[in-house]
Amino acid sequence: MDTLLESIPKSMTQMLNKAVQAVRQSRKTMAFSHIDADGISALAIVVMALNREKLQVEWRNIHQINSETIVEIRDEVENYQPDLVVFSDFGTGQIELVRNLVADLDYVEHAIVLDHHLPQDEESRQTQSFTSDRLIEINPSHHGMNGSYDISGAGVAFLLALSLSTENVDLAELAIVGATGDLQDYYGKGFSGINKKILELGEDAGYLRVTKDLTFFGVNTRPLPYLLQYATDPYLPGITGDETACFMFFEELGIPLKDGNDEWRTWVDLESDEKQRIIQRLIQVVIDSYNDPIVATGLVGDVVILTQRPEKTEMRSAKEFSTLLNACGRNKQPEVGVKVCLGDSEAVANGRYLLQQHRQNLAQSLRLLEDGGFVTMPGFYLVNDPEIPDTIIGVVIGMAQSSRIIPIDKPVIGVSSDSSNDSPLVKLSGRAHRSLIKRGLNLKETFVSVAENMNKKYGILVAEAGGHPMAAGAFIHKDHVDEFLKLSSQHMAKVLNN
Ligand SMILES: [Mn+2]
Repeated sequence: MDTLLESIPKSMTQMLNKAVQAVRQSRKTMAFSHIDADGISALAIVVMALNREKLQVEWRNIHQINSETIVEIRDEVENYQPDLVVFSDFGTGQIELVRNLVADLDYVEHAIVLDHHLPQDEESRQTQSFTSDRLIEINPSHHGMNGSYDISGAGVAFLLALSLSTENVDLAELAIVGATGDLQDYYGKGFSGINKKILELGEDAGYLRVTKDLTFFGVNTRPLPYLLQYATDPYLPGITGDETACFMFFEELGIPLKDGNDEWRTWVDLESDEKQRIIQRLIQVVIDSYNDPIVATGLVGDVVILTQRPEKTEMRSAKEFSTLLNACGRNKQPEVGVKVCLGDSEAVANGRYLLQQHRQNLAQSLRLLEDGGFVTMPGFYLVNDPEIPDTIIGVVIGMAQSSRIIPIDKPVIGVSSDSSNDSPLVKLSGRAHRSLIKRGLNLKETFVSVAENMNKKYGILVAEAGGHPMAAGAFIHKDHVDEFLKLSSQHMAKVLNN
């Protein structure tokens, strides 16, 4: 425990101490957080840590902070009149909005931002975190750490929780669930930086365990055939989505699907020699279909088990837990995910249902892409399919690249022209393989600079962008999507020379 807090840069510890003071002075708190698995986990950590300080917390999930939603946030704050407002997993990119519209309210004595996203511009990235008596911003990128791999939003929230009390060590579970949701474990290749220290702390305290195992979703919960039928990471050509082929797969290997009591067997029920045979066969399937052995290395990796959670449930594995939380957020019910984290059993049943919907949507969307649902443009591949809901477009394009349905030599951009909602804004998501970042590509910078140029040109806000170098996104007014794509295409084709 001590080694974790000791390993944090001193400048960051000072900020954490200020935040601890602000919490101790508070009597009425409000918390806002992002809607993805990391944001949901971060919020649950904040709420639990503050409740344990005997503080009442009113909380909300918000899809992002922008010039529109900050007004809603301000209204909520005006209604509740807290003396402390906490933002987690967002806030840094909109620190001016947070300061001017929330932190300056009379009755708000402190606002705390717990974020890990990169600051908007180069200039503020150089400087220390923004801080005043009222606004305390804690972000690893201000302290020489990398917010993409070293620590997530939930991790930063956990550092505050641990600074408040060492009894909050159990929240290491949620810190790792959040980091897993943000793919900070390199797709099962293991955690590094502060994440690794949080993991070790959780292991020492008896809450977490790491094993080498099949990285597929559902090892704890899915009957064997359905483990493969909904496999999307990687997608298994000829198997994913084909129930008969999934049954055949096990039949050919002579592995029984049910146990002596006629119950479905799951992956965790298998003998180790059975696991070995399945893994070998899967490796063969992947190598035969992808012509790229790298994909096969992703089949087995570090799997994080939450040892205190009931067996054969989604909460037993960091990956399944985080996917369940993401499913809640993507179905516009992030509050269900927060309640799952807070231990509400009714919410668990709701969350499971949302997860099931989510998995079916993903498998179906990937099948569309396998059938050629993307186009090659200068600088990137484009997925623009109204049948793919905008809530999952980012995950779908990420999976399509990790399973090589879409090649990785250029980034992939997904746009959902789903016109079922009446918002004037269209959501755009981008994903880029690590090798492209090494060649100088930065999706976030590209999108932000294109958006800024367009906003300048039109003199009004037509696009807002944010994210990370490898995974970024933008909201664009629907009349300007083509222009945004054209400018991004030119920019990225120049960087990548293709
Ligand atoms: Mn995050």
